[in-house]
Amino acid sequence: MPTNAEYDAVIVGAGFAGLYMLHKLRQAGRSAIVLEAGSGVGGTWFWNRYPGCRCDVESMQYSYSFSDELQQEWGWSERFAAQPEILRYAEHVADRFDLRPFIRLDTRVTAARFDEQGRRWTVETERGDRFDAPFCIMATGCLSAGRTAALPGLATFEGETYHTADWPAGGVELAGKRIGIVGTGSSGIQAIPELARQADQLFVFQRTPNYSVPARNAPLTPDYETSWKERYPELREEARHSNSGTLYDYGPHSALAVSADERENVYRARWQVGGPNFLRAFNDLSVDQHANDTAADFVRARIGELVHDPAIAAKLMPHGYPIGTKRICVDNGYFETFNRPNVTLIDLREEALETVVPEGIRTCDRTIPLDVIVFATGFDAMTGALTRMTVTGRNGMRLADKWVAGPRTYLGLMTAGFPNLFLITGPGSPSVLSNVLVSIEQHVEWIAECIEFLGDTEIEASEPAEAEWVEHVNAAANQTLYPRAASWYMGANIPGKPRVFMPYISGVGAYRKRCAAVAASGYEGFVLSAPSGLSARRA
Ligand code: NA7
Repeated sequence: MPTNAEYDAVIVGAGFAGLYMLHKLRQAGRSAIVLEAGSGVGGTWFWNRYPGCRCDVESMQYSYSFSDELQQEWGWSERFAAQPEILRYAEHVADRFDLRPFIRLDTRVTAARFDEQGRRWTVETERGDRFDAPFCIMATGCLSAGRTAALPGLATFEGETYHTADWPAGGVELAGKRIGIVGTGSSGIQAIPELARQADQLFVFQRTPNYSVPARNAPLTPDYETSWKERYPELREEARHSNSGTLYDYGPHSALAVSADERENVYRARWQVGGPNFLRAFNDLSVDQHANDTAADFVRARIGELVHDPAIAAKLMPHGYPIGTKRICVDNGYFETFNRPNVTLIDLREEALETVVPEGIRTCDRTIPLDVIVFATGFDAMTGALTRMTVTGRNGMRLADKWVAGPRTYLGLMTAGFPNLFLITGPGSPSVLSNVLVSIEQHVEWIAECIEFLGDTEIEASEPAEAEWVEHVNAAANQTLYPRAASWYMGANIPGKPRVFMPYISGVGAYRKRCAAVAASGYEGFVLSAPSGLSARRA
């Protein structure tokens, strides 16, 4: 594959976004190349191979809808698919649509620079190869730049260390080992029951307890699968216009409009069914603190029942932030794991972590000997994958500098000063607050249509439209309880990262409408400029 060939687009990332973008452009007769850091396709599902990794959107909904043949022929085995099955699906898609010849694996992109004269993007890789094209499309994912907590003394540790988002493909031999895991977000909560089964001793280092609901995962029954496949066209369409891109059972009432008994029954029924549908029990859980308290109290009461030792249960109960304002966790026996004799919870708020030492972790009370430390410490979400590369737009402007006070985009699709650079599920779009497959398809289709419209014309977000959009994204978030939590949605998990609510919260349906209207208007809010010699259009 030549590195200096002419392409219409360079796509960074071969996860679900990059795969579909490539397919869509190829269908339109365009040439494109995908550059992927991993040695395989699948993005987040390639890297996150930790034991217990599983999707929290139901399998029948967490899949592409663009090909009816694909959605009819693919069969999922479980209600919530595990990572290996989702990875097999991504690989199947790459094969089925003959995408592999256009994907360069083991190719980490380090920089992308816009050449104003040539009106092209040059994308540079770790090995110094360069690819250039008029369009650069970042399909780099929202949760792909992992972060390992900078614990003091970590370099002295003599055992093994792993991050959940960079788990060795061949697995890790954990049997009989003393394992410490740092982090109790979605990844930690999924990994902990599995690690506990394999380890001799498991020590869970918890800084902030999380709300988690049971998945009640189960094999998919043929009847259930058929019920979806028969109605896929209409159900997918409904999802595209829904709030989160996933079809949930939305309770029509306020949590405060029903009696305490009725509310309890509603919560119990949903808890029994399992999955994030729990949070859709009432229509005001994300906007009204008192309503939210009722759901949070319910979950705390369940933790009290599931965990036998009341002192441990108390440590596991989240307080101080509304349920759902950090991403809700969905587990398979998480709280019950703390009843096992080989599992110890270390509450870092009471027993501070002092330092890592060669033989383990030292807290203010004791030294805990460990063979393995697992970091389930999350990601530099939404912006990290983009700002870790050197992305340079007009006048030498660096994306990381432009976004120093928080990401600024128009519609989450483009950022002013970076012509012809598209972001798939970028900050300012519903992205992580949605079924990301639905958001990916919408962005890919919008971008492909835009590229067809443009011809040789260049497109760039206008400053005023971007400013207005950023304000709108913030205003929408401020009408909810979300900003009350120190979450990765807010950038709060990264020291020094500005506290800005990054995703767009008003729902994929409303957002899709807005994007479609912008395209229909001839790309209102974007500046379109024809090649030199022709007059520019300002939309
Ligand atoms: P999260 O949700 O960001 O969770 C990270 C966890 O790591 C969280 O419990 C953090 O505690 C903890 N953490 C981070 N740094 C430290 C230090 N220094 N010491 C102790 N504990 C620490 O990441 P996940 O990978 O679980 O999930 C991310 C998303 O991926 C998830 O929401 C799904 O959408 C998929 P904290 O809460 O900051 O006190």
